[in-house]
Amino acid sequence: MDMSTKPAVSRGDVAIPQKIVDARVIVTCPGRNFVTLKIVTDQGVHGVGDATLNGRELAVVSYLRDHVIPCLIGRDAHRIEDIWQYLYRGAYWRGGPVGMSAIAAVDMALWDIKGKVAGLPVYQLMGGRCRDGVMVYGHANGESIDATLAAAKEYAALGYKAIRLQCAVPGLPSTYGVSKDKLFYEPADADLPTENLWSTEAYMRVVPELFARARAELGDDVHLLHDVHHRLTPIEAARLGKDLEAYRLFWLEDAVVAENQENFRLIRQHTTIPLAVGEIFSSIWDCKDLIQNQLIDYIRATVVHAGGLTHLRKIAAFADIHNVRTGCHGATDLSPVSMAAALNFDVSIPNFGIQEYMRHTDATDAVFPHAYRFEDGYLHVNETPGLGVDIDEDLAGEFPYRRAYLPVNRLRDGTMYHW
Ligand code: CS2
Ligand code: MG
Repeated sequence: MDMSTKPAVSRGDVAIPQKIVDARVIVTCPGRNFVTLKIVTDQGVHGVGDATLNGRELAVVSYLRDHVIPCLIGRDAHRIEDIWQYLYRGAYWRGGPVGMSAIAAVDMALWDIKGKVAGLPVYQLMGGRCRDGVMVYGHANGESIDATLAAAKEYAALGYKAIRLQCAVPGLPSTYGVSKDKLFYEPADADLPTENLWSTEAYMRVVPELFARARAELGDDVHLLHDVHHRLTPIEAARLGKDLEAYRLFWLEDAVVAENQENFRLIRQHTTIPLAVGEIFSSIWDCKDLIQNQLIDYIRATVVHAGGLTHLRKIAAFADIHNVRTGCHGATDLSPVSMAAALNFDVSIPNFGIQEYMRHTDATDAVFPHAYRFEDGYLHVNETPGLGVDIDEDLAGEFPYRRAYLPVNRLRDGTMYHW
């Protein structure tokens, strides 16, 4: 891996541009698909950005190749905010996951370049450290409550301070968050969408039992989290929140769909369980009302799907003045490039809450050599200039794209439901 950097360029009071001379999109599938943008400057500095949108990867590839890259060539890579505004305002059709993932990839790559030119890790450019390490949560899941708790104990033994618990729902053939492979969970597993089955009643019976036992067996010190994956109505979510209050969860995630942000007000009126939402948000406009009305406690918007570091930092600053903390999405469909960017963000903001961490496979780690590391429940960035991550293009070329969809969900009577 070439993590080398050019010395900071300075010529008195004249800024030396880093002219963008090349930008290319690399699609690779070392077990799952990733889309990466690589931007190269005339000074020979390159930066990388993640543009992966699970299940819709090639839409972002086209957005970048056909509509963004032609506008980048010749621009000064140092003008990060201006390029962000150019791409966001310039599209006229603002926002949305495809466009914002593409802008995010450009933004990450430009921060990477700026860090390399400055000889500093990106978090230093963002104000420096606010903390020593980034607390992460791991995913424990199982086919039964016993199996889920056994997995949670393994995570605790690995040093995790926070653990998400997902357990199979009795009577359903498969459940979100529960995989056969206990270390690596990958829902985008099929050439066409798999059809899952859902029962809110069965789910609402098993979850309180899972957390009652978890608190009793895992003790009071570990943080416990749970992801509803948008499947309840507001009043059902309120009831679940009340049922779980005694077990003091760190958060209840995606309790309801959030297209209508007012949904959360009803949950809030009934329960003190901390609420998290936002992994599918594309911009501040998806969470402005939630934050300013203090209807949530954690905002999960993440660097790749919410417009990159430039925009995510604005969301975080807005959240900070409303006492809302961050909890960036960190599933395996976000590449190590996103994780490296998220960690630089996480250490540098005052209102960090927690970072999701699902380990990537060895093949993915080999394609994306990176400088961050896990130790005793925390992820650490190091002093590598830029984001501290790269892509091995030769190795990436050995793993061609494979179409893969996320599942869809139906109720027992066949009604299409939220997955
Ligand atoms: C999730 C994801 O990590 C999470 O909290 O909800 O696993 C999500 O299902 C995937 O990122 C979808 O691509
Ligand atoms: Mg989630």
